Amino acid sequence: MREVNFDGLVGPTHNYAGLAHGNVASMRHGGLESNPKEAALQGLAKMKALKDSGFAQGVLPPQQRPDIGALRDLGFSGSNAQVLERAALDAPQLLRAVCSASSMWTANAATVTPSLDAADSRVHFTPANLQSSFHRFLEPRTTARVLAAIFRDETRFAHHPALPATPAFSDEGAANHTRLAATHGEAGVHLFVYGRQAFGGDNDRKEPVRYPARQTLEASQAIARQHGLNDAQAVFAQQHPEAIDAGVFHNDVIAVGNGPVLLYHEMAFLEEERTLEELRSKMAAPLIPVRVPLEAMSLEDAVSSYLFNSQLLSDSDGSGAMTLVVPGECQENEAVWRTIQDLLLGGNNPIGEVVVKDVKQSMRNGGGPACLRLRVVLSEDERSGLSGRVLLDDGLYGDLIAWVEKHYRDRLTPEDLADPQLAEETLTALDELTQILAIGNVYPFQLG
Ligand code: SUG
Repeated sequence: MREVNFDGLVGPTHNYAGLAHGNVASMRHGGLESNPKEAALQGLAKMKALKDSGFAQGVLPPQQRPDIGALRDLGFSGSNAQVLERAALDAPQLLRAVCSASSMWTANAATVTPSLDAADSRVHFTPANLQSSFHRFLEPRTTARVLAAIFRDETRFAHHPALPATPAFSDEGAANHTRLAATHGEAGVHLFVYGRQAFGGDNDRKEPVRYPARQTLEASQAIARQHGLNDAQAVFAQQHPEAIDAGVFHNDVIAVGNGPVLLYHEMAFLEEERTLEELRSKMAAPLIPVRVPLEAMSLEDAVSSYLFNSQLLSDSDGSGAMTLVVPGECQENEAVWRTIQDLLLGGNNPIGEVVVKDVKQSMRNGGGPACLRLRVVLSEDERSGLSGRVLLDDGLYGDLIAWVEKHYRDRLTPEDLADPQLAEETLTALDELTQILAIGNVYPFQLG
């Protein structure tokens, strides 16, 4: 069994629209000029570096944007150019939303359970409904088609419908799900972290007051049910409301797990001790908690540096040692960098190496290294049963670089989003991409 990290390719309309309330980077950078080409190349450079270090790397395509169909559903009509022009005049916020390249953050694409933990020995997928925001609510339909195209073989892969897109079942996917196990090849315990409870419960429940909680307990429970996980395999923990109010809009902004290691900030969970105890009682292997106390790092530093949005990866040599892939912003913050040196590298834990990666274009929208990838633990047989050409090797990497160089702009302002030429360019690029990836027709414009 190996973990394959499927990174989302950044789409050609990558822009800063300030769309995500409660995501401080997105709120801060709305309106800035973006560089889609640089964004895509930064993502590919991260993928290539990890592949070259022996980690299994996959790639997922971006979505069709601008989503002109969504604008038509909202009453805009005429030719594509007229729809874009009208939206730019009457509802610029809607135009920005339908242009978002947010599908790059594939940690929100779906929740995945490896075959090892599933009763029917298949890999299970549930696309996240992403109903908390309009621009991300547009993703799941295409996400489901993409996942079904790649994980096509029904004897190995099972696909569930996204949960009902309503606040009670608000689901943001793997960003709030962590599988803990001795190794990727042993049975795991699934930690589901939620921000609020929709039904029942007591009146003095603690919930965030400033920013929205994007994941409900009911959504997490439904996914565990869909995937056939029983009580002994799942732990549900509430995220600390104060963390959400400080800008921690997903658990993966404050905690990351891999194998038996759970790296987390003191303020990650409302009931820290209970959560650790339940994990310990359910896991077959000893849990290795790596706790970063508040006195070492403020919530503000955790959010601005995205230390906990690092990728924690098991080295391919089978030694149990791990590599932490951190965003460049961690190096720029003294308290964070010191914590990395003293507490993480200097501590008694399997983290043996820290690799710094520049994903600034994505970071300005609140997406770090871990947001950019969907983890799928697969056996050799399951890897060989994938459809399409989605596992990164030097050939695919070269093709994707050439594709980005050919089709992407290096400058995009909010005004450019109404340019009908941008929409045309994007369709041409995506059509070519589905051929490079050999995944067939997955986009609305290809399906007619
Ligand atoms: O959903 N940002 C994304 C970032 C998602 C990060 N993912 C994880 N933590 N797993 C979001 O808030 C901002 C888009 C804009 O403002 O243009 C945005 O959607």
